Amino acid sequence: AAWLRYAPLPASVARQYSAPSTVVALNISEVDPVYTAGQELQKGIQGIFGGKVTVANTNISLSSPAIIVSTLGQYVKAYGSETAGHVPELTDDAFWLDTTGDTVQILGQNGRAALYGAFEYLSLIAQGNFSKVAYATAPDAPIRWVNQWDNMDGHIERGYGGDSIVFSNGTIKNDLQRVIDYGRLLASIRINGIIINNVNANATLLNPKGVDGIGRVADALRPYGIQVGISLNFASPSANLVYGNLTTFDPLNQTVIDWWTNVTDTIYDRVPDFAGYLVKANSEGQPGPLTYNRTLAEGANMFASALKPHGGILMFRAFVYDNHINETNWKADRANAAVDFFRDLDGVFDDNVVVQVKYGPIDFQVREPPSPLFAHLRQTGAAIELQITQEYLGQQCHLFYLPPLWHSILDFDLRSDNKSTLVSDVVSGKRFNRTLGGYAGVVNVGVNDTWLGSHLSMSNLYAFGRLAWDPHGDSETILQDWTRLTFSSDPAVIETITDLSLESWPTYESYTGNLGIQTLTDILYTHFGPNPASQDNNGWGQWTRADADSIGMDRTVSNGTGFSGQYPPEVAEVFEDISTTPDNLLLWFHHVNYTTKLKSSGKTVIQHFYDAHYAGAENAQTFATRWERLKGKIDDQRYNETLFRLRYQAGHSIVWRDAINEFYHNMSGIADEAKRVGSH
Ligand code: GCW
Repeated sequence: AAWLRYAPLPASVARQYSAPSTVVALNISEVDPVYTAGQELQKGIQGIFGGKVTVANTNISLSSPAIIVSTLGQYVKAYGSETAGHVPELTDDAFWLDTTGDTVQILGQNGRAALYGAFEYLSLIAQGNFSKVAYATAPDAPIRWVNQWDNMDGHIERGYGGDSIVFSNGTIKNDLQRVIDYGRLLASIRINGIIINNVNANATLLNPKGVDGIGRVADALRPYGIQVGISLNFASPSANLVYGNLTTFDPLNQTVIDWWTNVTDTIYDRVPDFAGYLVKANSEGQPGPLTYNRTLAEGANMFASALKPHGGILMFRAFVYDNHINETNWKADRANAAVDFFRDLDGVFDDNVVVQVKYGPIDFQVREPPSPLFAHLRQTGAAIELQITQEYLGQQCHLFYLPPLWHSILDFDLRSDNKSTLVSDVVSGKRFNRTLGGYAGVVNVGVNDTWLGSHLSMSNLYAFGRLAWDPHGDSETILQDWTRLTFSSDPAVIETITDLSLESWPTYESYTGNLGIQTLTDILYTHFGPNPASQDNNGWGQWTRADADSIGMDRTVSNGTGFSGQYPPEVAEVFEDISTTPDNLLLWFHHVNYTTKLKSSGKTVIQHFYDAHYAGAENAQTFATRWERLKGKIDDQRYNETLFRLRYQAGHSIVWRDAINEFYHNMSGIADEAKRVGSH
């Protein structure tokens, strides 16, 4: 149930509110999310206050206290337009919530918006917040999707909460109850789309059995207002599928175009509200249009035209790079790839194409500057790809509350044309007047009871939905709402979870890779645990260029890879110059001696490494003991399971500390002033 527990409020709090015992849900069918909203309100109020709640699905007279949930259109039909005179204009997916009168009014611009409003009301009362409110709220961006990297055999790539809830044995499961439960969670955070399979996609999902399975998933999620989409393998036409086997997948070949049109029409026959496709092409060995010397845009547009008549969207990933680059070339830089590949394509994508961009230029690292591609998609819809699953960030075995990291990207001002250009305003479409854009969160929930593998990591999923709706949302406020809903309003619980969560990013960064050197985790296999040596001497391009004297990537225009020049001039200037580059990105942009002094502290780079790793690990040691304060304040199971994880983290942070410090001590031969490193 995660944050949707509807746990009873303490009697002293519950007493302060008399919740209506009648719900009127003006749904048009049982798959209408308004129907779901009625059921949810009933369950929620009964759970929170006890007592019995009835749901009526037709308009009754509104003389007695009730909760009415409806689309604005159905409401006006039932009660007349004069009863809605006070409701402001509602844009797509927006809702109106009014608790000031005897009747609580929840009116959505559409069905899913009414459901969002019902969840909002339930969230308020479940937290014991009975203030009288009347407001409309609208999403910042139209695309608020989650991605699952589920393989058809049931395994999830970079999933840490067990196997897939959607797939097993090469096909879609018969029992989709967990999918329904997931849909409920997602609807409550206003997610409106899901890509159900891995971007490293298996073409057999397009077989008739697969298409019917997609249809069943879509049927399961429709009552939650969530549209289903899939990832595609670009070479599907030449795979061994029943739709005829072509010998080519050239996007300009007419038989290929017809093939995709046919597949797309077949899917829409079964799923009329199908969301669209997500495509990873020419990336990490995946096939793509470059095989045929076609541009990435020609590849994307082929799908976009097949989707267009049905209203579908093509999400095209910007994660295109060569993973066989040569480190002996000082100017080679994987970070340059996205802009190099996409800059000249701006303006040639069809209008239902959205380019999906990872937040940073490399790959979900503990600290990255924002992808400069956000400044170059001026005539193309853009979505930011965030990761809820903690691939490089401790894989749910280390506490990492992500919203502050996300804010460091979303709030970044790229200064295009010397004007305010927040990343959040690019993806919302506001900055460059795009109609499509938004958020894609790689979640990777699995069959584990905790969904993600650990209880506390669910704050990240909750916050992802909140920030996709309102990217200005405050990390701490969101966390505390989540904590009250998930655990309790006990001040010790709120305080402890807040403190640990807000310390989690700086702590993890300190004992893994700091000063912008990237996470320093193993990048060749597991992406877990320390392995600074794995960064260099391979084609992946997540290099540190560490040698006996110096470290860091010179990404300047003057002497390095030129990456800093991919930003608009005002930003490029800051990163080009070592004296204005913030310390936390120093080694991202510059190659320096270990003895170079930091601006903030005056310490040398190497001494900062040593000290930060000790300080980070030391703080991680405190997490478990601080958590122990909550014994008896939350249920034993969640208390113990979380304690287990925090104790693991305490130990693993020491492994991290020593592995990194010894590695750079060996490499540099520079002694630790505090004589800790090298003394083992
Ligand atoms: O970082 C890499 C991951 C891959 C992933 C890829 C991507 C799904 O290690 O597992 O593949 O990113 O985002 O496409």
